[in-house]
Amino acid sequence: MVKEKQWNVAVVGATGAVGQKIIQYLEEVDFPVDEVKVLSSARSAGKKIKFKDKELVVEEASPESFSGINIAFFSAGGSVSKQLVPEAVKRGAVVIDNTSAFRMDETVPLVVPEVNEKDLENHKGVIANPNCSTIQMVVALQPIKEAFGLSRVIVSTYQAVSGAGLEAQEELVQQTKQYLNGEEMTAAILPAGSDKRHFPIAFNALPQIDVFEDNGYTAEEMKMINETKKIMHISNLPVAATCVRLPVFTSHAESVYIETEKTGATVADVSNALQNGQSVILEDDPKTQTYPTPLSAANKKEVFVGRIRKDLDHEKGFHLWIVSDNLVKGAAWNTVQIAQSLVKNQLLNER
Ligand code: NAP
Ligand code: 12T
Repeated sequence: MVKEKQWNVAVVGATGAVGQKIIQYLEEVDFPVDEVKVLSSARSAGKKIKFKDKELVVEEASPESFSGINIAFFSAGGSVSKQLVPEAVKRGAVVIDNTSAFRMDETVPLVVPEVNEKDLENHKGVIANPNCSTIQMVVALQPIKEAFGLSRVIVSTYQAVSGAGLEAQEELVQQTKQYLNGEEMTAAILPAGSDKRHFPIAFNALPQIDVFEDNGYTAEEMKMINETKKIMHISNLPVAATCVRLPVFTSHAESVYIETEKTGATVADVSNALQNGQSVILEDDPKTQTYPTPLSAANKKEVFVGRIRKDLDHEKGFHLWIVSDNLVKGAAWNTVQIAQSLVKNQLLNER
């Protein structure tokens, strides 16, 4: 038997919330790796990370880190990607980038394998992993689009703090303790680390994720709007988004209103399409109070859908509740799926 080819892999941001999960899934799916390089900033250099029966030593990421690397996963923020992704590509690596740095670049495929796996064929060295809130929404919308067409999407999100990194999770723990001890809550990260003002997330809801743009929408809302059109290949699809952070650790939930193109679809038709959708699990039965929640979806790879209702006024309108683990399908698992697809379809550079 011919031995399966092994690939050299680098994980940039390996000590972070997303990077740790990427390493976990590479191990879990027995990804055909030869060398694994774990990279971070100078702060974490020297730390050790377990991978299978090995202990990997974290190194500071630099352009030279990518010599001999076949696949580089980036999740260390947009500025690190802007600086180091071109260096990795120059050295022959194919990059799967988890930041927003290249997502809307026309030469960069933005991929959710269940929706647009074929776009990978056109890659020029960089593939972008979409925003977490967008990924789970398009996985659920794709089977509805295929069956009935889509003519409008309006989404409100209920997002977990883990999307904003390990420090944001620690902030929620700290503020919860402060509140329960009757102390004043201190806020330094949320709603957006780079913005001027910070507010407590514990026992609160913040209608700001990422920074504001000039049109009054936040960057997170604009990511959902623009990325949905690109991934689904419907450039004129009307999409509106309101993104809200909740004091939840894991999984984003979304209340989504859609209008179908075709008339006549029933709730049973939409449920049936979702039931047959790739990576979708239907959890919808009001009689038994069955619906997905952030806790029930945590650590799972699928997208969960419930509360499917027909709009009472609009003939083609439906309401859905979509929940998924934001660090799993929303980030790490989707990137590992992309890597598996690159291997399967021979889209990596041989050396
Ligand atoms: P995190 O927990 O804060 O981890 C950040 C990681 O980046 C750490 O490993 C950190 O290393 C590393 N890092 C920071 N500055 C660096 C530098 N100058 N050079 C090299 N490495 C550096 O954040 P996270 O939640 O894992 O998210 C990381 C990024 O992934 C985000 O900024 C975002 O762009 C992206 N992301 C995408 C999605 C999505 O929707 N698909 C979801 C979440 C995050 P140290 O340990 O040395 O600090
Ligand atoms: N600011 O990948 O704060 O563009 O939850 C994902 C999540 C950016 C991204 C968050 C963010 C991204 C967040």
